[in-house]
Amino acid sequence: MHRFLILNGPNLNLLGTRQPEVYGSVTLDDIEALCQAHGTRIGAQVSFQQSNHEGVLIDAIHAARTDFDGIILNAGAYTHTSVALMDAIASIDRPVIELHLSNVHAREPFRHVSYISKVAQGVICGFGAKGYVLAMDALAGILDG
Ligand code: CA2
Repeated sequence: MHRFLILNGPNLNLLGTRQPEVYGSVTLDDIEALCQAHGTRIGAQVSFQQSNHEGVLIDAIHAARTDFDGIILNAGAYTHTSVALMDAIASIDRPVIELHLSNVHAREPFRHVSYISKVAQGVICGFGAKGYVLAMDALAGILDG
């Protein structure tokens, strides 16, 4: 059974409370339920985590060296700023799928830049909560070769 870390960055704990026109009306708990259900369907064990702190996200990425087979990462705004997260991903030998609920390329220019994309296997954005399911299928495909 594949072990997936689904890691969510800053402010994503607020999903469902504001900006539904951008991020949809689902909460992060709803998304976790979606991912756990899909994990059961495809035979993946899912650890779903969120932190507002860059260092905590980096520690979680490091833990994937021993505890997980791959990562789905919605790094939130750290996507556009964090060399430290990029270096953490580059330091582990595990596939990472970059994920965004919104289509970042249709938004402000600063969201078109991603440090995560430089070290991710691929990027899924613009599909809302469904993107997490798409990313799980993509990660399973990578791990199954
Ligand atoms: O589209 C995505 O998933 C993002 O990673 C979300 C980040 C944003 O900075 C990225 O550019 C794209 C922001 C998450 C904040 O989510 C909120 C949800 C509800 C209310 C306030 C913020």
